Amino acid sequence: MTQAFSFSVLATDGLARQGEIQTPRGIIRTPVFMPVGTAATVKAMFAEDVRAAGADILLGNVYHLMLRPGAERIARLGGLHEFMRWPYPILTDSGGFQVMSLAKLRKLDESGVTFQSHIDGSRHHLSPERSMEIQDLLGSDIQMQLDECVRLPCSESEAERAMRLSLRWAERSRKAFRERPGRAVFGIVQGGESKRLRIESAKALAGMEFHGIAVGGLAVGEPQDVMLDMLETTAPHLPESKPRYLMGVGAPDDIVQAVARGIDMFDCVMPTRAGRHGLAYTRHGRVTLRNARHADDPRPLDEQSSCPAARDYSRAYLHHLVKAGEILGMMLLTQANVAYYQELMAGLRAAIGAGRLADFIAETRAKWIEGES
Ligand code: PRF
Repeated sequence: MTQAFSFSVLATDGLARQGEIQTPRGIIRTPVFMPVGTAATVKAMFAEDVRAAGADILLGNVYHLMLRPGAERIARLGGLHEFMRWPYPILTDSGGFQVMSLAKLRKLDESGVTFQSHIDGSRHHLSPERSMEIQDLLGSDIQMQLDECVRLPCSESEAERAMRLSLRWAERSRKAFRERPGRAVFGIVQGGESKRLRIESAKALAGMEFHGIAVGGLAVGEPQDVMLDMLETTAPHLPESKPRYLMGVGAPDDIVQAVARGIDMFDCVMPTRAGRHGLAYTRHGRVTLRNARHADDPRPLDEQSSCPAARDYSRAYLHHLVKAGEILGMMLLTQANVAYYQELMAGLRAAIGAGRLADFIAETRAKWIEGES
């Protein structure tokens, strides 16, 4: 029999949870960080190296894949897992957020969103039903409802309009979701900076039959304390028995703070994008490899890392590769950053299990607040 989609909380420390999501493609250890594989690739990394770095699940994007190479083509080629040679779980984002940040001439109405491709200007329509169909064609293990995310700051009436539209789209998405063994669909909380709207959104989604619930519309221009305040307001209204996913977050400090407030899942382009721009994330903090002070430094990024890129190459060599614009520089730094994020999550899971999350957070934050190492 196929493994059903299920979530178990194995330990708690305050509001933080350590657990496991079971899927037919493997176990996802939570709290989890999902590297972003937008265009059917975690940029500059082999899928097997993403796995070796400790990732249990990747994120893919409806918006990019529907435009290029097309969902029907990926389905004919055996689905996204087969296409990109990643046999483990994949979560796909529904497309609305990327349309709003990338596409040209966007028009949103009750039916969905019409837009022009940022690649070739072709016109497309994405409805809640079509987004779910595309995610099914891709073979996604965790599918997301279509939602509307507003940038902050925005007026309460604008946040309310987008939140109510997102709830109507949540119902349509849930209905359009094609039930298959072990596959899941998540709803997305919206509501801007309004506690009233966030609570209403969370309660309404908790009453629909989603397998997990995401918090969207955060990390979109607001200060960190506003984001954390919104999480504190929202989390108590989310079902304890379902995974909670904070979309598009974030920096290491945002992640540890959100875990302490009961969030189980994260994704962000930060480690991969930073790696392509000469920035390393390490246990000692952030390292700007372009900086001349690394030119003669024989030390690796982290002598204790289990990642070869972080452990076996000198800062001097990485500095040279970045300065020379060599592709290998991007590859090594991406690998080191993805591995650091996975080590951070493993550290969080162990700390929750041992009831020492507060100490772990204090130690981690000190590195990030000290600045450059
Ligand atoms: N909605 C969706 N994807 C997202 C977001 C959202 O609000 C965010 C906001 N941080 C990132 N990715 N569908």
